[in-house]
Amino acid sequence: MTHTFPKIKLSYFDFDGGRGEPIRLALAYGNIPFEDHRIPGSDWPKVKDQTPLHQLPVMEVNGKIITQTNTLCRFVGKMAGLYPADPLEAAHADEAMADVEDLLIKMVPSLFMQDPEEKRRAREALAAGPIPLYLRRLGAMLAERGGQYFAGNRLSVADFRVFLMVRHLQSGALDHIPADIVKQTAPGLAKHFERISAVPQVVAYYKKRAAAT
Ligand SMILES: N[C@@H](CCC(=O)N[C@@H](CS)C(=O)NCC(=O)O)C(=O)O
Repeated sequence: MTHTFPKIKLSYFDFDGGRGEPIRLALAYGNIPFEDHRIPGSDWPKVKDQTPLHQLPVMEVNGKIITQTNTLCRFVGKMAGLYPADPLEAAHADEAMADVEDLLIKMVPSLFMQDPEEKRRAREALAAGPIPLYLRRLGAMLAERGGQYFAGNRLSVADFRVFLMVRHLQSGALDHIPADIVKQTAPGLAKHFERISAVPQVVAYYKKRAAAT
């Protein structure tokens, strides 16, 4: 089967994480050609005002701009065969992606705190409140939907968004947030992380990224 895809340019920061990453991963999974425009942090102040909301990711599709991560995840997910056609299953995927976005919004301020004491307090509050709250909800959703995937008992872009959030939480990069918080709070999500890590296209994508960097 041959597909005609639109011309896509995805602009995001120059690291393999954050809001841009599930979109990149879904594009790679679907073998959808795209320009992977990575903006170095040092260039951001110069280009920020040229983006519609002064934020990334931004996608140019046939020369016209679309913003908002979950919108872009759905758009790419539909092209990549990673988004359910069934309305209820689509709501399941959407709910998981919205939860990840909500939790990210709560976590972001602590990523930029300079004062170590302020950062410690913020991180401890996150580890005691919002992080377990959202992890438990995501874990319960996963269990209710069959335990393997977030929507329709098959891989979707929602699995990529949760996988990348869990990867961040487990990375040890977040001081004062125990790296085993996922395992302790929602073991099903930790297993889901392993499942998605082993998807052949995901393995191939990160092998390619490792070779490129
Ligand atoms: N609602 C937007 C949020 C986008 C957003 O906050 N992007 C961050 C990076 S992940 C950003 O551009 N930060 C740089 C800045 O605000 O200057 C979305 O879902 O895409």
